Amino acid sequence: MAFAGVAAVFVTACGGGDETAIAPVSEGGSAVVVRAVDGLRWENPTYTAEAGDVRLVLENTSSLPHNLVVIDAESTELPVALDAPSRSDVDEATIPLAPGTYALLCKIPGHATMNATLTVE
Ligand SMILES: [Cu+2]
Repeated sequence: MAFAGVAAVFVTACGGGDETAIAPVSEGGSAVVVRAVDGLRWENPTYTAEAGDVRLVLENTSSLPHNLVVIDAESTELPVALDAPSRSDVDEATIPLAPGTYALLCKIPGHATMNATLTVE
């Protein structure tokens, strides 16, 4: 099901993603699918990826709007912002990530519980 969701991105993505700051997708890079689930949380508390170009996918399976930003170990927000305002919305971008620990956050007010750890190795 995860891969069906990823494949659907190319059909359903609708203009919200501004990819100007994002490197082109390179096939073979690792993908991280982050699902927003009911209860104001991500599906998993932790995610992992291989260093390099990481395809980051936000899938909204809840009834509230969500977005996704990536914060590095220096508390710097990386130049990627995914947006999934409605249930079943999917957004994605590919960003180069060095090994390290990152936070995956939803910045919508009141959604501070949507905070997962992404470990890149
Ligand atoms: Cu949220």
